[in-house]
Amino acid sequence: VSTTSYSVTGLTCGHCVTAVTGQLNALPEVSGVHVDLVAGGVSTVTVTSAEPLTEQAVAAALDEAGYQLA
Ligand SMILES: [Cu+2]
Repeated sequence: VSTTSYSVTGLTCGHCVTAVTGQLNALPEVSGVHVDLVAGGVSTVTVTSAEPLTEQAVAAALDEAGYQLA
């Protein structure tokens, strides 16, 4: 199991948290997602996964939801 934190921009509210959480949880390796929301700033997204994720996979999932790695 691997846990990694990412800095993510563009989140402003609970809906953003739900969108990011949903997209990341859709990745088959992911077993848990925790978002520390900093509305309008740099939020911290902590992802627990069975295998380490590539930054590309994380960036792609965030992009699907409309957010970006800081
Ligand atoms: Cu929002």
